Amino acid sequence: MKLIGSLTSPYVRKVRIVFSEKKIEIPLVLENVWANDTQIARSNPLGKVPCLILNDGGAMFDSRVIVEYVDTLSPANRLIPATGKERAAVKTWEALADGILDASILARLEATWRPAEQQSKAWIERQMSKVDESLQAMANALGEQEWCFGNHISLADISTGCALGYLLFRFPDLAWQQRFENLDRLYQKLLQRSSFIETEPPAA
Ligand code: GSF
Repeated sequence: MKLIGSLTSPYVRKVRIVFSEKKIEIPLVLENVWANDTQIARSNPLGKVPCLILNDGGAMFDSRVIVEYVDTLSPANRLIPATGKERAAVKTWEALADGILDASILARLEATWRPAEQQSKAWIERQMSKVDESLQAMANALGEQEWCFGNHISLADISTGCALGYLLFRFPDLAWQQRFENLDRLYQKLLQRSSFIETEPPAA
């Protein structure tokens, strides 16, 4: 297997962290999906990373599908509960964290991809208010718990950590660390893990 991705994509980071936590080595093939000559559509018609290339040549996307698959590859360090409400709860954390990414990336693309005269301030504000609401919801749900769900690290914490890290990387002015002390406590704990250290995005 190999993973097509970039060093700055938070969705790719989530997948790499899951591989690392499962103790499975995965080669990363770098692809710039924004370059004019990107080859990504040969593997993923949606033109997005991450994309996992399987040993039989098949392609798997998106990040939520990949992490679910990777968690089944070894019984060690289960990151998603097997069934029921517990499974749905962890996947809802992931949806919330990915939703923060989706909204903040839409806001960033509006500001960086579109010509200035076509940019909508209202659209950016709409997306960033989703980010704000979701951070508050995460802080409320985490409360004084050590982990987002249950009594050990799960995909909920990994997804949350990737979203928080992305906001620090691309939106440092949001200053979520000052506003949500409990999220910062979780984030600092995640940053001690080699899976997070090894996938830190490069300085912008
Ligand atoms: C999102 C992947 C994505 O938007 C997932 O895998 O979870 N729901 C998907 N990837 C971005 C890179 S990034 O912003 O992290 C991407 O490949 N965008 C290229 C494009 O043309 O939208």
